[in-house]
Amino acid sequence: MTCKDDNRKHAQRTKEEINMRRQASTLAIVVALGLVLAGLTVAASAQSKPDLREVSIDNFSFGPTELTVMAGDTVTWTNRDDIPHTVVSTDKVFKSKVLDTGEKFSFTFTTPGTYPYFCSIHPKMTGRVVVR
Ligand SMILES: [Cu+2]
Repeated sequence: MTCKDDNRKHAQRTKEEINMRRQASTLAIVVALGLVLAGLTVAASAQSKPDLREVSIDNFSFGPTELTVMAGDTVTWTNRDDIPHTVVSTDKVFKSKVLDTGEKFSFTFTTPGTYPYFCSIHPKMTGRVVVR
């Protein structure tokens, strides 16, 4: 074995090492991207819980009757009944127009407290939002 051969072998090995390192760093990038994507997916699914802030109006009642949300949350009422209803705050904090079937009303609660409300057309229909 000559010195020349040794050098060539050495050069080859170094090339392989570089290639392996490149593959390893590519793999690291792929793994990192995967983690970022997984993190984004988790964050997105944590944010998308609109069902918790929705009140359904059906069969002359608000459901759920009491809804607890965090300050800053927006509550959306949807009239799923086949007759019109309204959503009116007892303390005049919010007031919807008359909601026909399928219509929605939204209100953003910024201050913690208890917010009772009723339907002005059918005052026996009541509910409340608790803001924490
Ligand atoms: Cu009503």
